[in-house]
Amino acid sequence: MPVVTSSLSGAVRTVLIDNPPVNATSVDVRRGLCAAFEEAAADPRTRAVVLACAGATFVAGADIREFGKPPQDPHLSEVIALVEACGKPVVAAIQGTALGGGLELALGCHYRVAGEGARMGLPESTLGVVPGAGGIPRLARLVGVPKALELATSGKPVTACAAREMGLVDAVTTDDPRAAAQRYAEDLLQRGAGPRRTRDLPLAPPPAGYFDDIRARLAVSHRGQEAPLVCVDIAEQSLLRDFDGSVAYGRERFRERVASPQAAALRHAFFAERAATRPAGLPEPDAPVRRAGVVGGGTMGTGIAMCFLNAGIPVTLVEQNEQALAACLRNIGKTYESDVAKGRLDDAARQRRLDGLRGTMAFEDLRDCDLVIEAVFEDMAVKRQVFASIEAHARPDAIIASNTSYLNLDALAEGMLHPENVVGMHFFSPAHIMKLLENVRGARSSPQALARIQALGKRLGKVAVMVGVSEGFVGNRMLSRRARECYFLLEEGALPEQVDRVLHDFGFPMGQFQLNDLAGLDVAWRARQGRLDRLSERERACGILDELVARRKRLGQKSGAGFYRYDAQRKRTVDPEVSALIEQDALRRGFLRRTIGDEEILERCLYVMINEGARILEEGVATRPEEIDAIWMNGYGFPRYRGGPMYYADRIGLPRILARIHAYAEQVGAQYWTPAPLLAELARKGAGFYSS
Ligand code: T1G
Repeated sequence: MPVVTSSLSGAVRTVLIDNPPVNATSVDVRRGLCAAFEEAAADPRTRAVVLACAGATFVAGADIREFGKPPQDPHLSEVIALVEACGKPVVAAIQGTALGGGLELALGCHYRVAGEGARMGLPESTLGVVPGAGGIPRLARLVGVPKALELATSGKPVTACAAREMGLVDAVTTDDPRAAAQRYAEDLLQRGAGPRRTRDLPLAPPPAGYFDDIRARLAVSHRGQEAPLVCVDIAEQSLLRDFDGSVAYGRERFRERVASPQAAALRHAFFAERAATRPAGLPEPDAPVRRAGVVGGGTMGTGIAMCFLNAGIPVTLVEQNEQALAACLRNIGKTYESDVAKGRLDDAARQRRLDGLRGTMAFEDLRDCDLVIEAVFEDMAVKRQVFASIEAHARPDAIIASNTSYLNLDALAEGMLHPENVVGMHFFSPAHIMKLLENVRGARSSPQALARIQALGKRLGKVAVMVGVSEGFVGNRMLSRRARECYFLLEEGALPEQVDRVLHDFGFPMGQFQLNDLAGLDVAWRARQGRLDRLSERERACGILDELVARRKRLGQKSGAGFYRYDAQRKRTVDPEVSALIEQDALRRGFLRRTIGDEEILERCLYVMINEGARILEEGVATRPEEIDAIWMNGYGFPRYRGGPMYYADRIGLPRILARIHAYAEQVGAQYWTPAPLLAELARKGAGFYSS
C-alpha cells in the first residue's frame, strides 16, 4: 500500500499520509509527499490542497528509527519547502498529535485546521535533538520567539485551543478535521485567498535580554541537557540570518545533535520504556477496571485514589474511622482546588473527579469494585488482616493488590481463597505525580490479573513495569545497595554534602541524604529496624540513623533538621553538628577517616547498583535491562540523557566496571562487592547488557 495517496474532490485535492502506527515521516513518506505535491501543482483541476493523515493521528514526527543511520534524501526540510512553495493554498487537517517533524510539516502548509482534541508540539529536545526542518524559524514567525522556544525547550505539546489562541492554528473543529479542512479550502477559493507562506512573515525580536534569561533558566530546569540550549541558538540565529539560512542552520545543528551521546541515550530511553511496559507472554486483558477500591487514606492511599479519579475511574475509599476518612477526602478536595487555582484543571473536571469518589468505613462497599488496592501501614500482620477483609467482601473475581514497598507479596497471599487474584502495585510517592508503577507478579498471580494491571497502568498514564517478588522489588532493592555504600562512605571519610553533590552533579535531582531527609529519616530508620536481622555486622553497627532519629529526633525536612538543617522554605544548609556526629561515630568504631575523591563516590554508588541490577536479571526479578532502566529513569531520577543504569554501564564498559568491583571487594569487603556472575560473564565476553 502506498504511504501517500491523493484524490480530488471538486477543486480540492487531498494528499493523504497513511503510515501506521503514527504516520512518521519515513523516507517513503517524504518521497511520496514530493510526488503528490508535484502532481497537485501540475494538475489544472486542483485549485487547493488538503494535507491529511489516515488513522488516529497526524504526523507524530520524523521516524526515530532512522536516527543514527545514514540520512536518505529528500530531507524533511526540502519536502516542507516544496509544500510551502505550492502556488495553490494548502490546508493541514490535524487530528491526534502533530509533533516534531509533523508540526514542522503543518507549519509548511499555508493554513491549519485542528480537531478540538488535537495536540501539537516540538518534543525533539526530549530525544536529545532539535527541530531540524525549519520548525523554530517558522513557529517563531507565527507565535513569537518566546512561545516558540517554550514549545521547543519544554517538549510539551499544547492543545488545539491554546494553539489557536497563540496563532498556530486557524480553526478548531468538533467535526472530522479532514472534512473541516476541505470546507476551509473551499471557503478560501470562494474568497479568492491564495497561499499564505509562514516564511514570508516578519520575525519579531524578543525583549532585550531574553536569550540570556532563557539560557540561565534552562541551566537550572534542564540541567545537563544540551538540546534545549541548541534550540535557543537556532532561535537567536534566526534573527541574524535570512529564512533559508535559518533553516539550514537548524538542519546543521540537528545533524550535530542526532549523533550526540545524549541523543543516543534519550532514544534508548524512548524505546526502552515501550519495551519495558509490554512484558512478554501476557494475554489480552479480558475486562477493564471500571471501579477501584482503595483501603487506607494516608499519603499513598490518597495519591493512588487520585490516580484512578484522574483517569476517570470511580473510587470507593475505605478508612477505619470518621476522622481519618474525613481528613483523606478533605486532602483530595484541597489538591483538586489547588490544581484549579493553578490552571491545571477546570472546575467541571474537578467536580467530575470528586463525583467519582465515595468514602466509607464499610468493607461491604467494596462489593462492586473490579480491583481493590491496600495502602495501609507497612506491616505484614496489618496487611494480611486487611487482605482478608477485602477478600471477604469484594467480588470473588476482583483483583486484590498491595501497594507494599518491601513486604513479600507471596507471604501476603498465603491463606487467601483466590491467590490468583493477588498482585502488587507499587506506586511511588506522590502517587498521582510519579510516572513509575512497579506491577508485581506473585508466584500464583494469574496471567489475566497481571494483564489487567498492566493495561490499568497505561490507562493511569504510568510507566508500568512488571517485576518479580524480591525485597524492594527492583528500584528499592538497587537503592538500598546505593544507600549502604553512601553510609559506608560517611564512616570512611566523606560527608553528606560531598556525596550528595557528586550524585547531583551526575544528574540526579538530589543526592542520597537529601532524599532520605525528604522521605523522612524515620521512614529510613523504620525500614532499617525491619531488616536488622538481615544486615551485616558493619551495617548493624552503623549508628548514624539511630543517633539522628531515635536520640535527636531529627526526622528530615518535616522536622526542620535531618542530615541537613532546613529553613521555613525548606532550604537546606550543612549542619556542623551532623559532621561532628559522623566523625565521632566513625572514631568510636575505630575508622581512620580519609579524604575520598568524587570519582570513588560516584563509582561506588553507581557500580553497586549496576551489579545488583545484574543479579536482578539473573534471578528473573526483571526479565530485561530495559525494565531496570525504565524504573530508574521514572522512579528515581536517573538522568534520562544517560539512559538508565544498565545502558550507562554498557557505555562505561563492563570490563572496567568488573575491574572496579574487584578493587572495591579488596577495599570494602567481598560480601558487599562480589561480581554478579552475569556481569562477570558479559565482561569476559566483551559484551554488554544490551549487546550480549
Ligand atoms: N518514529 C518511529 N516510531 C514511533 C514514533 C516516531 N516518531 N513515535 C511513536 N512510534 C512508535 C512507538 O515506538 C510504538 O511502536 C508505536 O509507534 C506507538 O507509540 C525532523 C527530528 C505519538 C504521543 O518525539 O510521543 O520529528 O513499540 O506506544 O502511547 O525536526 O508515540 O508499537 O512498535 O508511544 O499512543 C519527534 C514520539 C521525533 C513523538 C503516541 N516526535 N512519539 O503515543 O503510542 S523527532 C516525537 C510519541 C523529529 C524533526 C525531528 C508517542 C505518541 P511499537 P506509543 P502512544
